[in-house]
Amino acid sequence: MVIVSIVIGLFLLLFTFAPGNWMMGNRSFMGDRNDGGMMHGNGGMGRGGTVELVSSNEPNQRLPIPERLRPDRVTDEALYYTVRTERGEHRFFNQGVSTETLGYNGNLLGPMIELPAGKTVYINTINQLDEPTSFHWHGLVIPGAEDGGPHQSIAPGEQRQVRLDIDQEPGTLWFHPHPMGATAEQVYLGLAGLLYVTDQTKTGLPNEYGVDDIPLIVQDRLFTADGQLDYDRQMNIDGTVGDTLIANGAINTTFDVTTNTLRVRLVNGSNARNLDFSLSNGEAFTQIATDGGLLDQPVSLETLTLTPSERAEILIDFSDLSLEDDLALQADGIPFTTFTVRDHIEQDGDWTAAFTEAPVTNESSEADRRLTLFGMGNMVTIDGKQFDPDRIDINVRQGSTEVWEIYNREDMMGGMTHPFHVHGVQFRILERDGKPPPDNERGWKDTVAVAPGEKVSIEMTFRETGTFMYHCHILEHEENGMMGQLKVD
Ligand SMILES: [Cu+2]
Repeated sequence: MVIVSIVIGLFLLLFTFAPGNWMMGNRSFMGDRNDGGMMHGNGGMGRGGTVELVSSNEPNQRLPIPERLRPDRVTDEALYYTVRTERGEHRFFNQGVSTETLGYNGNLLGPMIELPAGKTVYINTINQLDEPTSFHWHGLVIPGAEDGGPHQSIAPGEQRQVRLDIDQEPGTLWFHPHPMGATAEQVYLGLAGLLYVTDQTKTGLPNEYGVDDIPLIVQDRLFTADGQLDYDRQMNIDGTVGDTLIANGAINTTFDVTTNTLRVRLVNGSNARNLDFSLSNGEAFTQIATDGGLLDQPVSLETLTLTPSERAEILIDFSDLSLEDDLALQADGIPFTTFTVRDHIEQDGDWTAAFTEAPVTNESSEADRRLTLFGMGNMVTIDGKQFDPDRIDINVRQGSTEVWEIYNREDMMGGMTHPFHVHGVQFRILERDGKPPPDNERGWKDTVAVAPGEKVSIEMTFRETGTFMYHCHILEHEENGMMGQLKVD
């Protein structure tokens, strides 16, 4: 491990001082699709957001719904699943070649894995890639040893069983790789899957999977002229972004809506791009859940921003639309999934019944710790330090509750929004710059966007022991060292 650190350290030095370094992130601009109009003056080279999203000319196709993973075995107390990483090929384009991809139990992305609250879930994780990977259960409150961070790397051809005792609110979580040095590339090439924490309690919310309750993993990708995802060429040290939106791995998708209310579980699975979601008719939708569970109260919104790895569940009301009407969900004004009204089936159950409890007040509190995010490119740091797998940055006692104030210190050029993620917990946002968070952030979170110059206070209880990561979820920033280690014992 020490040798690995030294090698990584040398690489960091090399990259940091190599002449022309800041150009590297943008070398993909030559020779790729849609060259025109991609440069965008957003703080200079090497910054995220330098590639504009564009509408794709691809013909519409049905929205793929990830398969619900069947357990290998079920007992009264436990479920047993198998998840394997695979190399594959996927047809993104109607005409032309297949794209080389990675997937879980398939060619691209992965299945939806149900995790019933109160049950123990065993997952046999198998790495069929020719490089190390790990299986990180993003948002699950589980011991550090099962978390699938960089310390739980699985070598090619190896497997490992994890034990997940599910004890948290129902919600939309996800899983993705987290190996040192290859997280960003493996996610970019397709490794991401859904985790649904479920419970038996009937809430009245739409919950028929693939019918009135659908997931949308939304990602941006940049395809080369021959339709490939060439991570080495497209990599940007401040976050690899693309011009093409994909939803559940497909371009320009359609979905037939048969019910008055559709529940959509949005996952920003991008490496680096923040996505502003809205409806094409400008009407409001209702956000009902954040990263780790239902909001205290539903919130009506016309625009919802999710930074990388954030999730939200929304309800879209189709009762005022006529049969055969279309309504598109768009990100940054670019439509990516078009809903067509095929029926107006009335769902049973009153979903407002799910929100009868009194709202939790996110009371302000003095910070126990202050963390500072700073820098860009290869120079990103937390508290002036870059990631060291052999160093514990923060020690806390199991069961303790702490308030962390996360400060995104601006640099000369302003800086970037960093999505700050803590493993092994769900937290509450107490304050943004001394003010209460917006209504749609008053729920369980595991990732919070921190804007340049902003201070965000979060409160969390460390229920599980072990070593956990906290980091920026711009995956290239994470790779560049914007990550620390938290030890709970
Ligand atoms: Cu960052």
